[in-house]
Amino acid sequence: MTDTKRLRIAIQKSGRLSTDCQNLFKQLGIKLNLREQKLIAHSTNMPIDILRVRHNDIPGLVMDGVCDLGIVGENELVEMQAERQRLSLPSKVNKLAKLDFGYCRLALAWPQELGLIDKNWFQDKKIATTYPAILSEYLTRENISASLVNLSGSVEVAPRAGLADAICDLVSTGATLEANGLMQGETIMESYACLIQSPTLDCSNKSALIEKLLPRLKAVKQAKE
Ligand code: PRT
Repeated sequence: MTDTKRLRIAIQKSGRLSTDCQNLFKQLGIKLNLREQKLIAHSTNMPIDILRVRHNDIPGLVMDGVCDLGIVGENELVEMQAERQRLSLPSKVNKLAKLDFGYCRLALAWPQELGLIDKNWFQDKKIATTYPAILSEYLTRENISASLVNLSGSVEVAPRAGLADAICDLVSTGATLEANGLMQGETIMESYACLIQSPTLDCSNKSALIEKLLPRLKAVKQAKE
């Protein structure tokens, strides 16, 4: 049985943000038993439950009020907001804090053999991406008419596989682009992990707990600066 009085926080189960999330909870003094492969981890010293899910499920869980808080990459949040607006689903969240991990940039890239190119090259080209809404918004703003190829992974192999002329993907070190013979172009969006809150949260005990945690979060961030 889940206790609705406990604060529910959604985090990525396993992936790039999971270890940083777990470290953050430690720094905030939230004791957790995360050993088992369970969906829910209960805090042993605070009325907090951690839901461990796929990264792209986190925005929806918070927007629908299934979870009170979530930690998610801004790239995923913005993309999911656009997708849910299109489907007339709840898409609002309160952004409580930008965190100091999960940094990456969403950038255009193309085969190195083309050398330097300008934006006009993208006219009528095919661009593979996992972030069609963010990319479409950019292309409209830049008056570029290109077609999108939606891929949920391995975007970097699309030009070599003949699926697209170019890509728009997340980059951190640039090693993946380099290994796939791609040249990095304009950054469309920079992203960090962020802490989001459901706009439907209406429990005073939960709000009081969040109010207690936020100054701790600020102190943790300041200590690292
Ligand atoms: O596994 P799950 O279903 O939970 O989700 P996921 O597959 O989206 O997870 P994951 O762990 O890959 O990414 C989660 C979030 O981490 C992303 O949405 C970003 O907010 C953030 N993040 C930070 C990154 C990167 N850095 C990153 N480099 N996400 C993905 N990458 C990938 C990128 O797609 C490319 O394949 O890493 C490769 C590039 O890395 P470099 O270092 O070679 O440039």
